[in-house]
Amino acid sequence: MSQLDLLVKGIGRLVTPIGQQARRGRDMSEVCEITNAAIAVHEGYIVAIGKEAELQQELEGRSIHRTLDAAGNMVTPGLIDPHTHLVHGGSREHELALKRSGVPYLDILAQGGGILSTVRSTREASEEQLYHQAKRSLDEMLLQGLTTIEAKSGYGLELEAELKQLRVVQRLQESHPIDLVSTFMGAHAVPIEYAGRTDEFVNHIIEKMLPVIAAERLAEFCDVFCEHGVFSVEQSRRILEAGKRYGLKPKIHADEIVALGGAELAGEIHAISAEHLLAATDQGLSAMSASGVVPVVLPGTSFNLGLTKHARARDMIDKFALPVALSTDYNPGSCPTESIQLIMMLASLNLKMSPEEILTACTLNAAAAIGRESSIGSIEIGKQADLTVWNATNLSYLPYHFGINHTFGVVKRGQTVVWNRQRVSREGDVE
Ligand code: IZC
Ligand code: ZN
Repeated sequence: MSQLDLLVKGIGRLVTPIGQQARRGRDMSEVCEITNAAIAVHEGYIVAIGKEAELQQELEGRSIHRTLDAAGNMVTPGLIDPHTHLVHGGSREHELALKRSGVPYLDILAQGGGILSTVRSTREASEEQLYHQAKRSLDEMLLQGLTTIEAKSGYGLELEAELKQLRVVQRLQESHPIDLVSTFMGAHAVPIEYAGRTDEFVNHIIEKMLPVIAAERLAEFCDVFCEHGVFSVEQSRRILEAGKRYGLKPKIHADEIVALGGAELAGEIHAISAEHLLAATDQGLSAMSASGVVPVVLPGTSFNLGLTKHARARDMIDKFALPVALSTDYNPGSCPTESIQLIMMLASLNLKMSPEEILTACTLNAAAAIGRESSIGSIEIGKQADLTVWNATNLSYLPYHFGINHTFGVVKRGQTVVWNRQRVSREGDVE
């Protein structure tokens, strides 16, 4: 009888969305629940799932290398964050008073602060400094129950500094238990050396940056901040179409503050995802629905910017049958938090999403927003064994009891990387 690497048993409740595709609209609330469950893992993949008593019978005679006891707690797929600005220099607490006095986000940027302040700190920072700062955030994310995240460049805005950020993402992918997927976002803002010459900067991105990023295989996606005063719909289309020619799949920060038509563009160019969408029109949302674009909504950002307006997640789900994904948007400006659990609470409070919809949005649909839905995002045979073990017995408890970390353990590709709320370096060792 063949050997098995791991049996996770004692799972009071296993909760997961099902499928190898994003779940759209009302299907988002259909999750599979198994009480008193167990999961068998071999070589990093899930090989059997079921009621513990039945699975034990099924596996009788097979030697099991290691057993993990979830002690009656809930287990879900490892969480996935499909939108972060992980790698950056410095922080922006010096803008807090300005922000709190009511100066809008885009005005701070127009005055040379905001993103441009982080561009200065990122250009000045060494690759080593960026690596260590980003690693600290990733460690925090892992303790929150995240097992895969997307990370964007966009604080270099010149080739060498963009490459420096992307190399940090690559090094973290090689060294950290969290899997990272990489996005080139050279079109995050117009750097001061191109002030008033946005079209020229767009040409520079297309002609000088994209070819190198693609040749060095440092990114899988290309993203643009399509926003009033930043990049227009036409400029965004040019960059994203050029990215596609280099094999980079398009993502777009769309209609966050002003309804420019970014959602319509996402539909037109078949973007894999469109982000924010607070101001997106019905027309934009139906264009996205028709092309299967994943809306990534970021309720931490509207919360932290003190907005009363939020993304229309209920309409996205109920009217447009879209597959909503959630994310932290972790960045030093509009959303300085690594806490996906805070985002889950805000999705409940401000977006009126149900606990089941929130789980789907943080797992399978988040996987679809980064093109990983066939390998992660659900607990199913054949998928990677990425699991989050909760200090909770049911899904509703997570957005209900807010402001603390409910993660008890994390299994990544069949390895225990967090247990008893602490990092585990090698099997059994608490770091
Ligand atoms: O650093 O402000 N919205 N980009 C677009 C951001 C927020 C990140 C930042
Ligand atoms: Zn963003």
